Amino acid sequence: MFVGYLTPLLLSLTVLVRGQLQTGFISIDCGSPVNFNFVDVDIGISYTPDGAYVSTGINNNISSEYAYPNNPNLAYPLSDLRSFPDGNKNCYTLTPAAAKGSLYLLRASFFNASDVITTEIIGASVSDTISVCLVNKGLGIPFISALELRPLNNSIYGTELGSPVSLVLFQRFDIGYTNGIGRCNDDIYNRIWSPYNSPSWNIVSTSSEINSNENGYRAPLEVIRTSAVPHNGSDRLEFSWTTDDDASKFYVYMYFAEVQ
Ligand SMILES: *[C@@H]1O[C@H](CO)[C@@H](O)[C@H](O)[C@H]1NC(C)=O
Ligand SMILES: *[C@@H]1O[C@H](CO)[C@@H](O)[C@H](O)[C@H]1NC(C)=O
Ligand SMILES: *[C@@H]1O[C@H](CO)[C@@H](O)[C@H](O)[C@H]1NC(C)=O
Ligand SMILES: CC(=O)N[C@H]1CO[C@H](CO)[C@@H](O)[C@@H]1O
Repeated sequence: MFVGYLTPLLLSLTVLVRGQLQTGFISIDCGSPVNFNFVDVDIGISYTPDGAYVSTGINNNISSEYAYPNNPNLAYPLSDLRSFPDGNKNCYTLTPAAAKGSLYLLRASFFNASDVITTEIIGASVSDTISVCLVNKGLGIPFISALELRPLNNSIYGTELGSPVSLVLFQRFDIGYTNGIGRCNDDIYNRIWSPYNSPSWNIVSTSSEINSNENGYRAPLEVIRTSAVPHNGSDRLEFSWTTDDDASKFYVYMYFAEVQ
């Protein structure tokens, strides 16, 4: 009797979360064949080819040595890319619904034999279309592996400079989590949270529910369930970083939950 009730309930919850996650998402697998749609089952996000967003450039596959199955952990959209041997500037044009004035997270990924380079920016759109351009700076042929757009709640990531202002991601850490690749299937914005811990901290965590829906930041449960405290309760928790550009300004957004 109970099983009969529970199974349909759990299934419908999964579908609901995935539907929510994808609203307004644009997920582009750059360089993939026409009509090829790929669903990342781990996070329930489907990727489309890039032909509808860009009219220049050529498709390439990465060499099999670095691709699946030789590289089983490679995120699928990174197995191909679009390169731009011609022109100094080549652009993708995205037209999300109601773009003007809306806040977005834009993430571009570049897979090069040794590393995946991911860059991310948060900003409000000033028009109905969003252009993402690759500019040839004389360092080789520009290419791109994946491009993702995620609508954000307009109430978040505000700065004293007002809006529209753009924030480039420096780091996003999941404190107290030490495994994994930083993708949470319960993050409604599909942010990537890099695992982070310090040798002078102890990890504390909970398996209880934590309500993180009280503001627009919507930190995923998986991330706020783990946290860190100093070995010695009288010590501080300290972060430091360096920058190449003395003119940079940093904004730090911290998330706290009482897990014990
Ligand atoms: C890349 O590989 C896919 C699948 O193996 C194939 O369909 C596609 O034509 C290849 N693309 C190029 C540019 O070679
Ligand atoms: C955006 O966040 C605010 C709280 O900061 C919340 O009241 C509102 O419902 C959120 N909007 C959406 C579309 O989630
Ligand atoms: C914790 O730090 C305080 C202040 O630095 C120190 O007095 C105390 O001895 C430390 N406790 C332990 C257990 O190390
Ligand atoms: C083979 C190749 O092009 N490797 C480069 C991939 O990117 C890293 C970091 O950007 C470079 O250091 C490698 O030379």
